[in-house]
Amino acid sequence: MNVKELEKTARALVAPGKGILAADESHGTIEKRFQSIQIANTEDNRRAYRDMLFTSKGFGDHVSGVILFDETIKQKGLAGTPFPEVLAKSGSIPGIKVDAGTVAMTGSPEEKITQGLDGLRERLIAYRQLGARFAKWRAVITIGTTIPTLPNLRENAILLARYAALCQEQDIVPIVEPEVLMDGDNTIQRCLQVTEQTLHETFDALYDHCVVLEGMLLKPNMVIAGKKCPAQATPELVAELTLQCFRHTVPCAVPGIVFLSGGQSAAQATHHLSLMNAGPLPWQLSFSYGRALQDEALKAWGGKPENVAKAQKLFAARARLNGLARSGKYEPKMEAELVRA
Ligand code: 5MM
Repeated sequence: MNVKELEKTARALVAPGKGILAADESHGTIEKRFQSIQIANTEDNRRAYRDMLFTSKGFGDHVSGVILFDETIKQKGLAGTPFPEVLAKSGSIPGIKVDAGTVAMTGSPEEKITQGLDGLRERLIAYRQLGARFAKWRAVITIGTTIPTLPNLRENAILLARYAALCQEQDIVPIVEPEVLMDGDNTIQRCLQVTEQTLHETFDALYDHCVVLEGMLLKPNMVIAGKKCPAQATPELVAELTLQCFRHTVPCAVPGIVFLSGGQSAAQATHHLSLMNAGPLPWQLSFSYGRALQDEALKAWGGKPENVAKAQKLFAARARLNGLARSGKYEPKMEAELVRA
Protein backbone atom coordinates (compact mmCIF):
# COMPACT_ATOMS: atom_id res chain seq x y z
CA MET A 1 0.00 0.00 0.00
CA ASN A 2 1.35 3.41 -1.01
CA VAL A 3 0.00 5.66 1.75
CA LYS A 4 1.53 8.80 0.21
CA GLU A 5 -0.29 8.20 -3.09
CA LEU A 6 -3.57 7.52 -1.27
CA GLU A 7 -3.24 10.75 0.73
CA LYS A 8 -2.34 12.75 -2.38
CA THR A 9 -5.36 11.43 -4.31
CA ALA A 10 -7.73 11.99 -1.38
CA ARG A 11 -6.51 15.57 -0.95
CA ALA A 12 -6.79 16.28 -4.69
CA LEU A 13 -10.42 15.10 -4.62
CA VAL A 14 -11.25 17.69 -1.97
CA ALA A 15 -9.10 20.51 -3.37
CA PRO A 16 -10.51 24.00 -2.66
CA GLY A 17 -13.33 25.10 -4.97
CA LYS A 18 -13.90 21.58 -6.29
CA GLY A 19 -15.98 18.49 -5.60
CA ILE A 20 -17.01 15.15 -7.05
CA LEU A 21 -19.65 14.35 -9.66
CA ALA A 22 -21.47 11.08 -8.90
CA ALA A 23 -22.31 9.74 -12.37
CA ASP A 24 -22.35 6.07 -11.38
CA GLU A 25 -26.04 5.39 -11.90
CA SER A 26 -26.60 1.67 -12.39
CA HIS A 27 -28.79 0.67 -15.35
CA GLY A 28 -31.90 0.66 -13.13
CA THR A 29 -31.25 4.16 -11.77
CA ILE A 30 -30.35 5.76 -15.12
CA GLU A 31 -33.55 4.19 -16.49
CA LYS A 32 -35.54 6.23 -13.94
CA ARG A 33 -33.62 9.42 -14.83
CA PHE A 34 -34.20 8.85 -18.57
CA GLN A 35 -37.89 8.08 -17.99
CA SER A 36 -38.22 11.58 -16.49
CA ILE A 37 -37.16 13.05 -19.88
CA GLN A 38 -38.88 10.31 -21.89
CA ILE A 39 -35.87 8.83 -23.62
CA ALA A 40 -34.92 5.17 -24.02
CA ASN A 41 -32.30 3.64 -21.76
CA THR A 42 -29.92 2.50 -24.52
CA GLU A 43 -26.12 2.29 -24.46
CA ASP A 44 -25.93 5.07 -27.07
CA ASN A 45 -28.12 7.41 -25.01
CA ARG A 46 -26.11 6.69 -21.86
CA ARG A 47 -22.90 7.46 -23.78
CA ALA A 48 -24.33 10.68 -25.25
CA TYR A 49 -25.56 11.83 -21.83
CA ARG A 50 -22.29 11.20 -20.01
CA ASP A 51 -20.37 12.75 -22.93
CA MET A 52 -22.51 15.89 -22.62
CA LEU A 53 -21.62 16.20 -18.92
CA PHE A 54 -17.90 15.35 -19.13
CA THR A 55 -17.12 17.60 -22.11
CA SER A 56 -18.78 20.72 -20.71
CA LYS A 57 -16.52 23.80 -20.76
CA GLY A 58 -14.17 24.12 -17.79
CA PHE A 59 -15.32 20.71 -16.45
CA GLY A 60 -12.21 20.20 -14.32
CA ASP A 61 -12.40 23.69 -12.80
CA HIS A 62 -14.97 22.60 -10.22
CA VAL A 63 -15.13 18.80 -10.67
CA SER A 64 -12.15 17.14 -9.01
CA GLY A 65 -13.30 13.60 -9.81
CA VAL A 66 -16.13 11.56 -11.30
CA ILE A 67 -17.59 8.32 -10.00
CA LEU A 68 -18.23 6.12 -13.03
CA PHE A 69 -20.32 2.98 -13.54
CA ASP A 70 -18.70 -0.23 -14.86
CA GLU A 71 -20.04 0.37 -18.39
CA THR A 72 -18.83 3.99 -18.51
CA ILE A 73 -15.25 3.36 -17.38
CA LYS A 74 -14.90 0.93 -20.33
CA GLN A 75 -16.76 3.16 -22.80
CA LYS A 76 -15.52 5.71 -25.34
CA GLY A 77 -17.03 9.17 -25.62
CA LEU A 78 -18.60 10.50 -28.84
CA ALA A 79 -15.16 11.60 -30.16
CA GLY A 80 -13.79 8.06 -29.71
CA THR A 81 -11.68 8.77 -26.58
CA PRO A 82 -12.15 6.45 -23.57
CA PHE A 83 -14.07 8.30 -20.85
CA PRO A 84 -11.27 7.94 -18.22
CA GLU A 85 -8.95 9.77 -20.67
CA VAL A 86 -11.57 12.45 -21.37
CA LEU A 87 -11.75 13.11 -17.63
CA ALA A 88 -8.00 13.00 -17.03
CA LYS A 89 -7.47 15.55 -19.85
CA SER A 90 -9.90 17.94 -18.17
CA GLY A 91 -8.01 17.58 -14.87
CA SER A 92 -10.62 15.38 -13.22
CA ILE A 93 -9.80 12.05 -11.54
CA PRO A 94 -11.70 8.92 -12.70
CA GLY A 95 -13.36 6.84 -9.98
CA ILE A 96 -15.55 3.73 -9.99
CA LYS A 97 -18.59 2.41 -8.13
CA VAL A 98 -17.73 -1.13 -7.00
CA ASP A 99 -20.71 -2.19 -4.93
CA ALA A 100 -23.23 -4.46 -6.61
CA GLY A 101 -26.38 -2.91 -5.14
CA THR A 102 -28.46 -3.93 -2.17
CA VAL A 103 -30.57 -6.91 -1.07
CA ALA A 104 -33.10 -7.28 1.76
CA MET A 105 -31.45 -8.20 5.05
CA THR A 106 -32.17 -11.73 6.23
CA GLY A 107 -34.39 -11.54 9.32
CA SER A 108 -35.21 -7.83 8.80
CA PRO A 109 -36.41 -7.52 5.20
CA GLU A 110 -37.27 -3.80 5.40
CA GLU A 111 -33.54 -3.14 5.79
CA LYS A 112 -30.84 -3.39 3.15
CA ILE A 113 -27.41 -4.95 2.96
CA THR A 114 -24.94 -4.02 0.21
CA GLN A 115 -23.36 -6.74 -1.94
CA GLY A 116 -20.16 -6.80 -3.98
CA LEU A 117 -17.19 -8.18 -2.04
CA ASP A 118 -16.90 -11.34 -4.17
CA GLY A 119 -14.01 -10.94 -6.60
CA LEU A 120 -13.51 -7.32 -5.50
CA ARG A 121 -9.70 -7.54 -5.29
CA GLU A 122 -9.49 -8.67 -8.94
CA ARG A 123 -12.00 -6.03 -10.09
CA LEU A 124 -10.03 -3.30 -8.32
CA ILE A 125 -6.82 -4.38 -10.08
CA ALA A 126 -8.63 -4.21 -13.44
CA TYR A 127 -10.26 -0.83 -12.67
CA ARG A 128 -6.91 0.67 -11.67
CA GLN A 129 -5.52 -0.40 -15.05
CA LEU A 130 -8.45 1.41 -16.68
CA GLY A 131 -7.47 4.60 -14.81
CA ALA A 132 -9.55 4.53 -11.61
CA ARG A 133 -7.80 6.14 -8.64
CA PHE A 134 -10.74 6.12 -6.25
CA ALA A 135 -13.84 3.98 -5.65
CA LYS A 136 -17.23 4.12 -4.00
CA TRP A 137 -19.40 1.69 -2.02
CA ARG A 138 -22.83 2.74 -0.77
CA ALA A 139 -24.64 1.32 2.26
CA VAL A 140 -28.31 2.23 2.56
CA ILE A 141 -29.83 2.83 6.00
CA THR A 142 -33.59 3.23 6.27
CA ILE A 143 -35.34 5.07 9.11
CA GLY A 144 -38.62 3.58 10.37
CA THR A 145 -40.35 3.13 13.71
CA THR A 146 -38.24 0.10 14.66
CA ILE A 147 -35.37 0.44 12.19
CA PRO A 148 -32.47 0.70 11.68
CA THR A 149 -31.53 -2.23 13.87
CA LEU A 150 -28.06 -2.52 15.38
CA PRO A 151 -27.28 -5.71 13.36
CA ASN A 152 -28.09 -3.81 10.15
CA LEU A 153 -25.81 -0.90 11.06
CA ARG A 154 -23.01 -3.26 12.15
CA GLU A 155 -23.21 -5.51 9.08
CA ASN A 156 -23.18 -2.56 6.67
CA ALA A 157 -20.29 -0.96 8.58
CA ILE A 158 -18.21 -4.16 8.37
CA LEU A 159 -18.87 -4.45 4.62
CA LEU A 160 -17.84 -0.80 4.11
CA ALA A 161 -14.65 -1.40 6.10
CA ARG A 162 -13.72 -4.59 4.22
CA TYR A 163 -14.27 -2.78 0.90
CA ALA A 164 -12.18 0.19 2.08
CA ALA A 165 -9.28 -2.02 3.18
CA LEU A 166 -9.28 -3.86 -0.18
CA CYS A 167 -9.23 -0.52 -2.06
CA GLN A 168 -6.28 0.80 -0.08
CA GLU A 169 -4.37 -2.44 -0.74
CA GLN A 170 -4.59 -1.50 -4.47
CA ASP A 171 -3.74 2.20 -3.90
CA ILE A 172 -7.31 3.20 -4.67
CA VAL A 173 -8.91 5.80 -2.35
CA PRO A 174 -12.14 4.38 -0.90
CA ILE A 175 -15.14 6.66 -0.63
CA VAL A 176 -17.12 5.25 2.27
CA GLU A 177 -20.82 6.03 1.78
CA PRO A 178 -23.24 5.14 4.56
CA GLU A 179 -26.42 6.87 3.35
CA VAL A 180 -29.25 7.40 5.82
CA LEU A 181 -32.21 7.90 3.48
CA MET A 182 -34.27 11.10 3.66
CA ASP A 183 -37.42 9.56 2.12
CA GLY A 184 -39.44 9.01 5.33
CA ASP A 185 -41.55 11.15 7.66
CA ASN A 186 -38.97 11.30 10.44
CA THR A 187 -37.92 14.51 12.18
CA ILE A 188 -34.49 16.06 11.82
CA GLN A 189 -33.71 15.02 15.42
CA ARG A 190 -34.31 11.36 14.53
CA CYS A 191 -32.05 11.74 11.48
CA LEU A 192 -29.38 13.20 13.77
CA GLN A 193 -29.61 10.25 16.16
CA VAL A 194 -29.52 7.60 13.38
CA THR A 195 -26.72 9.32 11.43
CA GLU A 196 -24.62 9.67 14.58
CA GLN A 197 -25.06 5.98 15.43
CA THR A 198 -24.35 4.95 11.82
CA LEU A 199 -21.11 6.92 11.76
CA HIS A 200 -19.96 5.57 15.14
CA GLU A 201 -20.45 2.01 13.86
CA THR A 202 -18.74 2.86 10.56
CA PHE A 203 -15.62 4.37 12.14
CA ASP A 204 -15.40 1.52 14.68
CA ALA A 205 -15.34 -0.97 11.80
CA LEU A 206 -12.85 1.11 9.78
CA TYR A 207 -10.55 1.11 12.83
CA ASP A 208 -10.93 -2.67 13.30
CA HIS A 209 -10.02 -3.23 9.64
CA CYS A 210 -6.92 -0.98 9.84
CA VAL A 211 -8.19 1.47 7.21
CA VAL A 212 -5.83 4.46 6.88
CA LEU A 213 -8.05 7.43 7.66
CA GLU A 214 -5.78 9.88 5.80
CA GLY A 215 -6.31 7.89 2.60
CA MET A 216 -10.12 7.73 2.51
CA LEU A 217 -13.11 10.06 2.13
CA LEU A 218 -16.51 9.88 3.81
CA LYS A 219 -19.67 10.36 1.72
CA PRO A 220 -22.60 10.82 4.09
CA ASN A 221 -26.09 12.30 4.05
CA MET A 222 -26.69 15.68 5.63
CA VAL A 223 -28.74 15.73 8.84
CA ILE A 224 -32.15 16.69 7.51
CA ALA A 225 -35.84 15.99 8.16
CA GLY A 226 -37.43 13.20 6.09
CA LYS A 227 -39.14 14.47 2.92
CA LYS A 228 -42.57 13.51 4.29
CA CYS A 229 -42.05 15.14 7.70
CA PRO A 230 -44.47 18.07 8.16
CA ALA A 231 -41.84 19.98 10.16
CA GLN A 232 -39.06 20.79 7.67
CA ALA A 233 -35.96 22.33 9.23
CA THR A 234 -34.48 25.67 8.20
CA PRO A 235 -31.23 25.59 6.18
CA GLU A 236 -29.44 27.05 9.23
CA LEU A 237 -30.63 24.18 11.45
CA VAL A 238 -29.61 21.58 8.85
CA ALA A 239 -26.13 23.11 8.75
CA GLU A 240 -25.86 23.34 12.55
CA LEU A 241 -26.99 19.77 13.31
CA THR A 242 -24.99 18.28 10.44
CA LEU A 243 -21.80 19.89 11.72
CA GLN A 244 -22.64 18.85 15.29
CA CYS A 245 -23.08 15.25 14.15
CA PHE A 246 -19.79 15.14 12.21
CA ARG A 247 -17.79 16.83 14.97
CA HIS A 248 -18.96 14.02 17.27
CA THR A 249 -18.14 11.17 14.93
CA VAL A 250 -15.56 11.87 12.20
CA PRO A 251 -11.86 11.90 13.18
CA CYS A 252 -9.95 14.94 11.92
CA ALA A 253 -7.45 12.58 10.24
CA VAL A 254 -10.07 12.05 7.51
CA PRO A 255 -9.15 14.61 4.82
CA GLY A 256 -12.66 15.27 3.59
CA ILE A 257 -16.38 14.77 3.90
CA VAL A 258 -18.11 14.79 0.51
CA PHE A 259 -21.88 14.97 0.90
CA LEU A 260 -24.46 13.18 -1.20
CA SER A 261 -27.57 15.21 -2.05
CA GLY A 262 -30.07 12.43 -1.33
CA GLY A 263 -33.10 14.00 -3.02
CA GLN A 264 -32.58 17.64 -1.99
CA SER A 265 -33.10 20.16 -4.76
CA ALA A 266 -29.95 21.45 -6.43
CA ALA A 267 -30.35 24.88 -4.81
CA GLN A 268 -30.96 23.38 -1.34
CA ALA A 269 -27.89 21.14 -1.53
CA THR A 270 -25.68 24.06 -2.61
CA HIS A 271 -27.09 26.35 0.09
CA HIS A 272 -26.61 23.80 2.90
CA LEU A 273 -23.01 23.16 1.84
CA SER A 274 -22.25 26.86 1.77
CA LEU A 275 -23.70 27.48 5.25
CA MET A 276 -21.59 24.67 6.68
CA ASN A 277 -18.44 26.13 5.13
CA ALA A 278 -18.89 29.49 6.86
CA GLY A 279 -16.19 28.90 9.51
CA PRO A 280 -13.06 26.83 10.20
CA LEU A 281 -13.50 23.02 10.18
CA PRO A 282 -11.27 20.02 10.93
CA TRP A 283 -11.85 18.48 7.47
CA GLN A 284 -12.54 19.73 3.94
CA LEU A 285 -16.30 19.82 3.48
CA SER A 286 -17.26 19.17 -0.11
CA PHE A 287 -19.81 17.56 -2.42
CA SER A 288 -20.22 14.29 -4.28
CA TYR A 289 -23.63 15.03 -5.71
CA GLY A 290 -25.49 12.98 -8.27
CA ARG A 291 -28.96 14.43 -8.79
CA ALA A 292 -28.14 17.88 -7.36
CA LEU A 293 -25.43 18.39 -10.00
CA GLN A 294 -27.17 16.70 -12.90
CA ASP A 295 -30.91 17.33 -12.71
CA GLU A 296 -30.97 20.76 -14.36
CA ALA A 297 -28.67 19.67 -17.19
CA LEU A 298 -30.56 16.40 -17.70
CA LYS A 299 -33.85 18.24 -18.10
CA ALA A 300 -32.39 20.82 -20.50
CA TRP A 301 -30.68 18.11 -22.58
CA GLY A 302 -33.78 15.95 -23.03
CA GLY A 303 -31.82 13.52 -25.22
CA LYS A 304 -31.49 16.02 -28.10
CA PRO A 305 -28.10 16.93 -29.65
CA GLU A 306 -29.32 20.48 -30.32
CA ASN A 307 -29.75 21.00 -26.54
CA VAL A 308 -26.21 19.95 -25.58
CA ALA A 309 -24.76 23.48 -25.40
CA LYS A 310 -27.58 24.77 -23.15
CA ALA A 311 -27.38 21.71 -20.89
CA GLN A 312 -23.60 22.08 -20.59
CA LYS A 313 -23.96 25.73 -19.58
CA LEU A 314 -26.40 24.75 -16.83
CA PHE A 315 -24.09 21.99 -15.61
CA ALA A 316 -21.10 24.37 -15.56
CA ALA A 317 -23.12 27.03 -13.70
CA ARG A 318 -24.29 24.57 -11.01
CA ALA A 319 -20.75 23.19 -10.61
CA ARG A 320 -19.44 26.74 -10.20
CA LEU A 321 -22.03 27.55 -7.51
CA ASN A 322 -21.05 24.42 -5.59
CA GLY A 323 -17.41 25.46 -6.02
CA LEU A 324 -18.32 28.76 -4.31
CA ALA A 325 -20.18 26.85 -1.57
CA ARG A 326 -16.88 25.15 -0.73
CA SER A 327 -15.78 28.41 0.85
CA GLY A 328 -19.16 29.64 2.08
CA LYS A 329 -19.41 32.20 -0.74
CA TYR A 330 -22.67 31.00 -2.33
CA GLU A 331 -25.82 33.06 -1.81
CA PRO A 332 -29.33 31.98 -2.86
CA LYS A 333 -29.69 35.08 -5.06
CA MET A 334 -26.98 33.57 -7.31
CA GLU A 335 -29.57 31.05 -8.51
CA ALA A 336 -30.48 33.74 -11.08
CA GLU A 337 -27.26 32.75 -12.91
CA LEU A 338 -28.90 29.49 -13.87
CA VAL A 339 -31.89 31.27 -15.34
CA ARG A 340 -29.51 33.37 -17.47
CA ALA A 341 -27.31 30.37 -18.49
C1 5MM B 1 -25.59 8.53 -8.91
O1 5MM B 1 -26.34 7.65 -8.09
C2 5MM B 1 -25.53 6.70 -7.38
C3 5MM B 1 -25.80 5.32 -7.80
O2 5MM B 1 -26.98 4.81 -7.33
P1 5MM B 1 -27.43 3.30 -7.74
O3 5MM B 1 -26.34 2.35 -7.39
O4 5MM B 1 -28.66 3.12 -6.91
O5 5MM B 1 -27.74 3.28 -9.19
C4 5MM B 1 -25.65 6.97 -5.86
O6 5MM B 1 -24.95 6.05 -5.08
C5 5MM B 1 -25.08 8.33 -5.64
O7 5MM B 1 -23.69 8.29 -5.84
C6 5MM B 1 -25.32 8.88 -4.25
O8 5MM B 1 -26.54 8.48 -3.70
C7 5MM B 1 -25.29 10.39 -4.38
O9 5MM B 1 -26.25 10.80 -5.32
P2 5MM B 1 -27.32 11.89 -4.89
O10 5MM B 1 -28.27 11.96 -6.05
O11 5MM B 1 -27.95 11.39 -3.62
O12 5MM B 1 -26.52 13.15 -4.69
